[in-house]
Amino acid sequence: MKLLEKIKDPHDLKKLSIKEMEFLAQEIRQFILENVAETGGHLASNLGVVELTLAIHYVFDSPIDKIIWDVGHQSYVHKILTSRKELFSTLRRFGGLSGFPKRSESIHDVFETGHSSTSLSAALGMAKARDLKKEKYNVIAVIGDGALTGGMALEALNDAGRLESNLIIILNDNEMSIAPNVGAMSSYLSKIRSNPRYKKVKKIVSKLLHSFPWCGNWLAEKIEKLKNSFKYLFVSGVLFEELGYTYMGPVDGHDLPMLVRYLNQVKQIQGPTLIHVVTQKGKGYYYSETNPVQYHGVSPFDLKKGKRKDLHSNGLITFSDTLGLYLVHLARQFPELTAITAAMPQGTGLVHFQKAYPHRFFDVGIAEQHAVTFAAGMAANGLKPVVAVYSTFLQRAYDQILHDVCRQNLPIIFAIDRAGLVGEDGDTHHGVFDISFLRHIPNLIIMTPKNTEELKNMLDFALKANCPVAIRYPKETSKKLADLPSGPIHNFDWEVLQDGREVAILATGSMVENALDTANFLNNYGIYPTVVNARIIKPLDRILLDNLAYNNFSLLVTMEDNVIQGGFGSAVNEYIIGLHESIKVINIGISDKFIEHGTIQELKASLNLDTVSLAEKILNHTDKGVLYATPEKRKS
Ligand SMILES: Cc1ncc(C[n+]2csc(CCOP(=O)(O)OP(=O)(O)O)c2C)c(N)n1
Repeated sequence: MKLLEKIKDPHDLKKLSIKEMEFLAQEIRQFILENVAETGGHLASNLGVVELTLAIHYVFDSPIDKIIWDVGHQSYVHKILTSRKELFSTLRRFGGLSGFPKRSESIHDVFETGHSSTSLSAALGMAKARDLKKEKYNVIAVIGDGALTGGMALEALNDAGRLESNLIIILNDNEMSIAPNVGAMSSYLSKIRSNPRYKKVKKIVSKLLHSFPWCGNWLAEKIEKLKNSFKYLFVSGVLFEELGYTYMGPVDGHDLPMLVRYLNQVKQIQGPTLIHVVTQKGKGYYYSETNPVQYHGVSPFDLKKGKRKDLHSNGLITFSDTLGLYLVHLARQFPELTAITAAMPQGTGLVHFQKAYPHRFFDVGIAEQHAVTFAAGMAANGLKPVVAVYSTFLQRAYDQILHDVCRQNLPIIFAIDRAGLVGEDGDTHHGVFDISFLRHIPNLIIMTPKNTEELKNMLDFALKANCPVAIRYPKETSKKLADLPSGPIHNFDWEVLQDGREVAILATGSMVENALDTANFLNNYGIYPTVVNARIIKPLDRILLDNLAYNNFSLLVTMEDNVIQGGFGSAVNEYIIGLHESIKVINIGISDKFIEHGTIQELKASLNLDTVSLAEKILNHTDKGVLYATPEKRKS
């Protein structure tokens, strides 16, 4: 019987010897590889923390001890050990296991994550609550070196060092964010890792611990004491020590006996402790070890050949690649153009720009707020920065956009990637709020292209504009929209794609495809809607809206892949109400709830954003009375 089959929850782990756990680690790696090859998911980060997660669950007592996973993309081993192994074939699938910690899934998931650098604040909050309630248990935050570049993590590090609560921070240092890690903190960690004194001491200690297992804790304690007295000579982790932490490490994160000893030792220490664990991202699989960037997050792939089965790819160039490549082209004409990413050079397509213009490219780490104000500084000093960021992560930088950029009317381009539903990453990652949190900020122009050609036209426009411009676009390109012609942007005008009468569908970005399909469907019912590509969300094309009113349109339907509250539809309502009272407006978009994970098609269907449901909704608002496009669907 395989060891893994015996592990139903973390208590079973405690019955194993360390040697058995080492075998178990290999079984878990194989299990993750086989499953993620089928479902897709975050591979390299999970392969890197197998021994670390085993050691944590071996030493600590979850869920009494609270374990918080920063970002949470590396929580698969934790999920396997906490009764969710059988669900792994459903990972990231609609209705299945989430790719991130979820309180609704398990009592062992004590805090939900998805966005980076939150674990230390949450852990400190939990530790303080524990102290106030006079309870006793450990609170452990596991944070990567990438996540440690985030402002929130640094704020919490600052706070926790002062508060003297018992708090255990496990720094999982694999030298990688998604791309190689950046910044002074990363260089500092690298200095600790490569310090010859550390290596020498590590060798001696490891030898001693292995030869006298009975004296492990005693010895570790002595080492700590010694280190405290001679910390400057010992060098490792002085920065953390100065901030108020007991620093331990660096520890080899794949050496289970060592990890277990260190963690047992950490349990005894009073006050905040930081244990520095060095791991290899992608450990145990040739392709992810040699290319951890590609294997950070994968779609289903061929395990033997390491080849991706790119189910999402439709052979078209993505918006992200278009951005990166077109900026390379524009950079020749505009020497003031610079490009900034917050740790996502590949995902945003800026990697093309990085290669062509390394000195005009800036990866600031997982630091979206800093990225925006850094861009503001550049713009105030005569440059034209493009900040490329995923919609969901831009949520972090609301005040920087408002206070530092728009208030000063600085000419920055926000290239907002992954707008709309993103699919399998789920509720922490859908980019469905940006129109709502940007639309009310003065001076900001907001655009959304229907295809990659239009994105280029918008970038042309934005580079010449003397104000901030946000351009939002989805992860996927639509084959149907790809071939539609796209003219230059003048006067903020919308584009009429299809002329009709009485009903007009005003759609933004990815929803233009839904609008065209719905209009087509409605033709069967004698309704011939006008279809408009509402490519500028702010300012609205008021001339076109007025024209619809003067031409006796009675129903306007807005369609967006943003929440309805405060979105594009709301903007249309605000304009129409009181001005054109004969027109009825219905708003279609994302409903007022957090949307789970699944394919974009599944999610759209679940939100009644599929063609039939959309047509049905419109039919019900026509003066032809209540018509049901699909009686069967209505009954169900
Ligand atoms: C605020 C925010 N920005 C960007 C991301 C995208 N992201 C997910 S994982 C990751 C890298 C994390 O690196 P690290 O913490 O070192 O973990 P590793 O994957 O190396 O184990 C990034 C940038 C995010 N989740 N949250």
